Amino acid sequence: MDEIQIASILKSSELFPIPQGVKLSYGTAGFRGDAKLLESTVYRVGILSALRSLKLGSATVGLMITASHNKVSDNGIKVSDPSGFMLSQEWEPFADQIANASSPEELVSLIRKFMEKEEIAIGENNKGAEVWLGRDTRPSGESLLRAGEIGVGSILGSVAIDIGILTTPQLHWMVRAKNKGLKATENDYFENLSTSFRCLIDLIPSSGNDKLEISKLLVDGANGVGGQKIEKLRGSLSNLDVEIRNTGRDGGVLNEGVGADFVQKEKVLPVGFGFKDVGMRCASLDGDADRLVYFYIPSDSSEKVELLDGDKILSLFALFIKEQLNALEDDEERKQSRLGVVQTAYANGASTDYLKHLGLDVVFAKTGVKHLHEKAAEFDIGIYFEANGHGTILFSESFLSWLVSKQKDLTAKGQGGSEEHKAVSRLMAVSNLINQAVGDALSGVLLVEVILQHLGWSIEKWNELYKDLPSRQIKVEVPDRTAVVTTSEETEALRPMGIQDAINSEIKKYSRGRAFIRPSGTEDVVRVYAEASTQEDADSLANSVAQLVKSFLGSS
Ligand code: G16
Repeated sequence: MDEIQIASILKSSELFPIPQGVKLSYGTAGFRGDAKLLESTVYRVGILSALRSLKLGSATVGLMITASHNKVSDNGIKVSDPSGFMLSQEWEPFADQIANASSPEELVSLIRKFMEKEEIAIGENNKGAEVWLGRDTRPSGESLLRAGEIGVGSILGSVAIDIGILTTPQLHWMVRAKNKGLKATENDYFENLSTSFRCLIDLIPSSGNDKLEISKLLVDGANGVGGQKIEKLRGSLSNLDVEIRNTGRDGGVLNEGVGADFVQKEKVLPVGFGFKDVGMRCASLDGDADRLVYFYIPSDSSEKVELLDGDKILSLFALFIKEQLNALEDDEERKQSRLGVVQTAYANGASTDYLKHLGLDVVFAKTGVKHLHEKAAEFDIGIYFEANGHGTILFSESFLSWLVSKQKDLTAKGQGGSEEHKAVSRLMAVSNLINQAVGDALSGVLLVEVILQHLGWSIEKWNELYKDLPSRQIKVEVPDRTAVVTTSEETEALRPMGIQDAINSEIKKYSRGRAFIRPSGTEDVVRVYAEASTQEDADSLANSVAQLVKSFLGSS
């Protein structure tokens, strides 16, 4: 690193002193916290993203300013690698180090050492870095985005491009498309969704048409960016009637009493939904539209919410994909294509039983899509979902190439109208529709909707795939959540010493009892999850475990 480069970092970093007394940590999905404390972090992640781009031959990297499901006064930053997926976990320790560097000199020293280790060069022989920056609708987003731009610009020769207000999955999709040499604007994203959706609609069996349910879909936009983007997309979709509520334009506050996180955790209706909506199919997005859950109010109740969470979306997708694979009659090898599903400890036990009953490989990963994505990528088709509604379907490159050649082959043999050809075409359309970079509520909604139409199913019928075991989640505020250390699957607590034995004694008191605790990586809380054979028992188990957390860690 030459003197001019050092001077550039020293000068710009003086604009962004780090907040005193705050330990910043990369967490489950990037840095997150009170927006007022984050300018220096976003500036420094701007530097990191420019270095990441240089490391990967000046490929485009994405930075998303969002705190997703967190309250509106929080903000955060997620990094998209050139592949469109999350930042490589190998770089997370460097992110932690520079975010916490206490002076401009320490920052320069850390960057210099890291560049040497990673053999990153800045200079005339290299093309500069390119970073695309997007943000959600939070009021703090604009100034944080500027801090990120300054961070990128402090690495000489780098270009920072502000691509405006977007959903997180849009940014990841656009970065992925750009680096693949494809068209990568927001309009291209919308066009891709509407074209592949139309293709799947056209492939619905005619025998299914008389069963088609094209009733209106009600969408809760969490008062965030997702509802606004669905509004834009809606015009180009046929066969789907969508009404959007909680767009944020009617004075509602982001994620406050609305959104996927609220509906899934509290199991109550979001603001703006009520008795008038009994029986309607409803979907809820989170603040940056990377999560999706469905719900409805059963006709025998105006208050109860039937939740169809990420597990149920995963089950619907798995069923549909399996049906298509089963239609590949004359190719034993590909019929055996490895279809696998990935869940976390939060997955409802009934969903896991159902998926295993379908004959699928079910594997478990730690919370955080970065962990699930890795495991799903090991299958020909890997479907991952967290119960909170964050997930997608990954198709391996080799499986996609096989689909392309199979489709050509069948067409050449005059079997263009065969069931097998249709199944191949459906799988190809799913791979285009579903966002292969990250979980995406918009593409998820479209896939759910077209599968329901394909099967001729109502939301109630979908809900009957299996019956969830009653469960409860609680957040416990403690003085130091990092005092909780878990096993790699997060099902057992290793610290504080003795807490797991105490949790186990509680679990034993309940039929089908299961419970675990883990520190959140996005909020300053310890999360408690409990499951049991009745709702009363699940609530009671969750409350006793929450009490244990308080007695071992203290309340804040
Ligand atoms: C992020 C991650 C998810 C994770 C969620 C909650 O979601 O992308 O994988 O499940 O945080 O994590 P934790 O329990 O550690 O707080 P989002 O939608 O908030 O970006």
